Amino acid sequence: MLKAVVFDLDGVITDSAAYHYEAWKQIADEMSIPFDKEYNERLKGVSRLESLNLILDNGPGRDSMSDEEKEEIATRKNEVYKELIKKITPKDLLPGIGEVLKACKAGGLKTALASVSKNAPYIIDRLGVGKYFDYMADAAKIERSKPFPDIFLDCIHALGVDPSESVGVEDAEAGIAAIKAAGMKAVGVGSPESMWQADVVLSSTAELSVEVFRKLI
Ligand code: B16
Ligand code: MG
Repeated sequence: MLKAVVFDLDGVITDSAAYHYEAWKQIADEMSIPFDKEYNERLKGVSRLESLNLILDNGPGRDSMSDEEKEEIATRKNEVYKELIKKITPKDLLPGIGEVLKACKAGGLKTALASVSKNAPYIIDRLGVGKYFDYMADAAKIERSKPFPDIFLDCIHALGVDPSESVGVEDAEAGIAAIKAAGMKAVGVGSPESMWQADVVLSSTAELSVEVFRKLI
């Protein structure tokens, strides 16, 4: 029986990816490293430091600077990003998200947020949907980022449910891999090419529903 649904944030609850892109673009331009929306796809669901490594891979390489220098650049990116996400309001929920979160609660399902973003609590607060989550993973305490299952396992352990009773919702290839590695069913939102590991693929968050989740278990 379905007992819990675990949601990713960026690309599922809201489109914070656009702000991540804007902030990284500014940093990449400063370093004269080519960076466009297509390359940005690789950064989705990946940690802040690994995102910088991926950008450096497209330029002088990830071994071209010290950990201290990387830390300084990643912090600068985050300052730019934090300014941008101040603009987020409840209107920035992706289509159907408010409805499906309410329906999960009405249907007696437990819910958690599995975002590797350290800014997730602030964004959830800006969106006004904190009350719909029984648990939010603390990205700072998750050792291995997606595609490892750690963040999804942390969520279902906190909710006290088994992977076989849980569904995860993701928009990134690394995120779907993490859900599957956790032994859960995966709902992918996006193109079938990047969501090939998902148990069901939807083209928009507007198609998410408790019925879609229940059918998987
Ligand atoms: P931060 P998610 C992820 O969020 C983003 O998809 C990814 O692009 C970002 O690098 C990562 O959060 C870390 O974010 O720099 O704010 O800690 O998809 O797991 O909700
Ligand atoms: Mg995401």
